[in-house]
Amino acid sequence: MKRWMLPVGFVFAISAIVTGCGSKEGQKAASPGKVDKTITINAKNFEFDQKEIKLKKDDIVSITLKNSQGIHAIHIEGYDKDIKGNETVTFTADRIGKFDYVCSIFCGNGHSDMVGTIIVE
Ligand SMILES: [Cu+2]
Repeated sequence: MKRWMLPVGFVFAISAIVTGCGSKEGQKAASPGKVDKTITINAKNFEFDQKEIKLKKDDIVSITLKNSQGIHAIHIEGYDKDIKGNETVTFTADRIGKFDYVCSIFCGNGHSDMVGTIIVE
């Protein structure tokens, strides 16, 4: 082996390591775009059409709230997430348990009936 080949080999080794790491990072960066569950909750006066949502721990869930009647919003207790009408919120269900979601806009007499539960197992 000639002396000049050593640094060349070294540069090759380094670039292979850097490239290898780079592609791994690329895969990680792509994963947040993945959604395990897409849920649409329709709200009307005075109920949500989905009263129980079951998830597995670490599911990436995308919840959309559609107001088919009246103006409502959702607050998910325990996860501290708020979803306004016709908006989508995506989060990871990283806590196990039962979490109530309630209408967070006072919409009338039946407002307190607008509740549901997210179950994460
Ligand atoms: Cu309400």
